[in-house]
Amino acid sequence: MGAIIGLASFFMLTACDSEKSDIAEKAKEIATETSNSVEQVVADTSDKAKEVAGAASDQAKEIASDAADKANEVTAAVSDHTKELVSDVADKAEEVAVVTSDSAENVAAEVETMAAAEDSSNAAGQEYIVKMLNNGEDGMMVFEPAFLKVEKGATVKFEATDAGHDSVSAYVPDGAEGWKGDNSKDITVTLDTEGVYLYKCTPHIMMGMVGVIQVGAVTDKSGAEKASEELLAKMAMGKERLGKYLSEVK
Ligand SMILES: [Cu+2]
Repeated sequence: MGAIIGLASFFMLTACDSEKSDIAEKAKEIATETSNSVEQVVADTSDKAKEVAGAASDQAKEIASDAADKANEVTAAVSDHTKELVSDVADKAEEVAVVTSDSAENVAAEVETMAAAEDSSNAAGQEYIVKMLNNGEDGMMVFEPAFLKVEKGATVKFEATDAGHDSVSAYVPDGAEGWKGDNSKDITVTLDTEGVYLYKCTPHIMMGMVGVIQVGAVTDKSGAEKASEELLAKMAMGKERLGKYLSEVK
């Protein structure tokens, strides 16, 4: 605008007086028009600029909003994932706790079972087997083993390995019960009283088919020794067996 006013001043200075006024008017007119036009352009430009700025601002707001949404979304996703992880870890921990608890219970139950088995084995005692044989280490018609040392409460099974024999008690400690097995049949006896037991095979006592069982600790075997005399009286052979078996009582 300064250039336009300068141009108008130039015309005013160089023209003659009559023309001077006309030219000056014209110049003023041009200057005013030009000035208006420039103002219009400036105004338009300003509007446009405002519009652009507004649009840019809207765009920026939108971008910011999108970014905020995205950030929220990511935060939520991470949070969900974290929650899931925490939940998984909790589940796993619970599982481990249950397994550990089960395992501990199993061990406890096993220990209890073992303890019970031990108790019952103590109560029932061990089982021993005495075979009834036509021929054995000590000769014909024998119990094997003919001398047996067992703990109190043990059971002894007389097994009819060969037919034609039986097991019948001949002497038992005071307070103990005797037994009488059938011919060619097994018989199992439980020995709950400490002491010395003598037994025989009814059909073969004459041939020295006798046996001795020691239950627990024996301090006095005089009763058994006295009873053995009656048995020896019935024997025609194998008398040395009974003395030998009784000598093993210690
Ligand atoms: Cu016999």
